[in-house]
Amino acid sequence: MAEHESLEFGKADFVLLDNVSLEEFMANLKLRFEKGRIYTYIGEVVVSVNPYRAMNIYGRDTIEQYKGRELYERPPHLFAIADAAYKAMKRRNKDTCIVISGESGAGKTEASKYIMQYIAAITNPGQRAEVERVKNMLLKSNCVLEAFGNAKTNRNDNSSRFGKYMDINFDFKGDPIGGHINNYLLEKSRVIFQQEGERSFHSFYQVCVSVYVCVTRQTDATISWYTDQMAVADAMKVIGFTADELQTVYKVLATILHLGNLTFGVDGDTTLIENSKVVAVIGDLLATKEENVEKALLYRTVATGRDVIDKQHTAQEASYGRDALAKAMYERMFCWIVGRINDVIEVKNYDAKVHGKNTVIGVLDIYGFEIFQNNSFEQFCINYCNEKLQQLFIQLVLRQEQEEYQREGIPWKHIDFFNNQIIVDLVELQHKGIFSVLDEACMNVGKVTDKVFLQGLNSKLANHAHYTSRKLSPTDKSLEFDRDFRVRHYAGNVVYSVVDSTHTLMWPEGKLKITEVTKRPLTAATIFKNSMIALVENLACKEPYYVRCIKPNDVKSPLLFEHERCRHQVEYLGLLENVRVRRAGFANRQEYPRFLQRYKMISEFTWPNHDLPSEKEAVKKLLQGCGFEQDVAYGKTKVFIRTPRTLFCLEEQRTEMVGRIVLFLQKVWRGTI
Ligand code: AD9
Ligand code: MG
Repeated sequence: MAEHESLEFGKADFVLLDNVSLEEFMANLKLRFEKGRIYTYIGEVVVSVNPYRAMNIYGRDTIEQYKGRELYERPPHLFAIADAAYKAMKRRNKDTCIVISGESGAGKTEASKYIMQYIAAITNPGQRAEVERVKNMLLKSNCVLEAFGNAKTNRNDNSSRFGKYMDINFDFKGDPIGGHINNYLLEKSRVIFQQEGERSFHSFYQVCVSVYVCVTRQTDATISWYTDQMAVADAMKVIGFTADELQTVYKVLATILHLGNLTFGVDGDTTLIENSKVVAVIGDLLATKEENVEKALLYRTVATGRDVIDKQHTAQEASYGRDALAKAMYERMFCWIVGRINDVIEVKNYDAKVHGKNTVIGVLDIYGFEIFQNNSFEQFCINYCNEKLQQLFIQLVLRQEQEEYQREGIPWKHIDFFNNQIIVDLVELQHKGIFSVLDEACMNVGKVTDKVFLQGLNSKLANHAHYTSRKLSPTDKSLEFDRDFRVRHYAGNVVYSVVDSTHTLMWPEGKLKITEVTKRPLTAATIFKNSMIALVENLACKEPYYVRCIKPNDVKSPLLFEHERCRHQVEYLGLLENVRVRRAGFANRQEYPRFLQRYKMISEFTWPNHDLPSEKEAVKKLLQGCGFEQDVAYGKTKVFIRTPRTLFCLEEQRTEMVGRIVLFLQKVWRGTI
């Protein structure tokens, strides 16, 4: 018996549970975690539990074990799912994607890196130099993006503070020839503010360990910023950043740190910068005159009638401006870095007419659902993004599957699940959703305060089952009047504070897109919403593979399986429903003509031709003849196969027959028959 089929380690696939109950599911998950088996399947979905320790399961030898194998031939592993996505892409010319989800600290980013490493390891057997170059760039880009886009939070020491979707392009041989990264909303407020126990982006600590106030406030001897810095600089050089460009990056980081040290005071009617030496340094770093820096920080340009005048900021306004500048600089630098990486990794010199279609595997690793002490606009976006991904999972795994059985007339007892579309609507619905109300408020900045924004939400959403505020629930002391609202997300309740929501910072900086209809720039909220809708559309047209990550405890312990914590995740991820649908359902389905075309040679009833009234009848006869009758069902247009093993047997028989036919034809050709 294969190791993964031994009961000592529990069931390798939740579909094999004796009874599909939450208790049995949890018992199996716990047993496997305790035995060091961190991966378990639900059909083709991988459930992963963060081991919080180094596992010896990602080496070259393990890669070899998974290469080209079928899912059920080896113990559950990320590599198997990566291989399945790769095979589908290569054999069937399909664009595929691997969607990794789970809350903050559950192991998404680590999983995405192992998947990329696996794909890099199994491709380019011919060692083509250009392909090696591309692979190297793709792998190195992770290190750079993590340095600038990740930070220590209270949930995860290396938390992704941006969303990342990476397409890897393959040529007709199945070798990587390029890629593209889409990044989503960086949590730039981290540049100026971190909650207790958290840090700013790694990059700041990497460039300078002890000089600046905001850095020295926190020390952690366990992380060697210096070696990290060397690795990042090396990766950037490999990717093609020039020495000048690296210098510029360091200068921007230094400027932002210096901006953080600026303080403003007043002298009579005049606002002034208290530490003018810092201004001189910033001027130097930005290669501009000190006066320009001062003016930019202390004045704003306003139009009054026909005149344009410089109006002095109050000290408060000046510090808002300073923070906005720091955030904008960091965000733009981050986007510029992503853009530079994209320039280097984009597919070049590929002519589809000559080489055939170039296919894609997309890997999505996005910030996980999170609840902080204080949750603001950025947490709202992050959690909305997770709602969208859960909705995609529901659409593709729970709903479409059931709808197809019904459509095909396969007997089916509907399996209920919580559909979070109601929460997605709460956020994004036109004219009614939270983003809409926020947009309206942003259109009237100056007139609409945070308080008025909250009133707007209260009046539009008073009856929504997933929304509340203190005004709507007066006895709920966990909510502050005029400040908080609470959303009941699929993964838990989160209280958001509206303070600063309508502040001008809501506007995206930089080149503003003016929409035709409103003649106003799109707000950060709308841009994010649109990017999420586009992302989901893009994923939905690819063949999806899922990794569902679970965080076993909140203390990063390799030993602790906190039952309640895990149960909650299993429930909100809809894993039990996933097992039920999968168990009652079929692993594979094919339209009759396609199935017949592929397997007709294994049956005397269908090879070389059949005289049955329809292709459906022919397929029936073929499968009866092979003894698979128990494992299949016949729909209107498709045959459904319950277990992958059956398909595997069919494939084996086909390979054998094809071999025999070839031999036969060779003999005919040589005239020996
Ligand atoms: V967030 O939404 O970006 O905050 P992730 O990405 O889900 O989160 P991440 O992959 O960063 O979590 O994992 C958190 C930490 O768990 C890592 O830094 C590792 O220390 C640890 N981890 C996760 N997966 C593994 C693993 N397969 N093996 C060993 C792991 N350690
Ligand atoms: Mg991450």
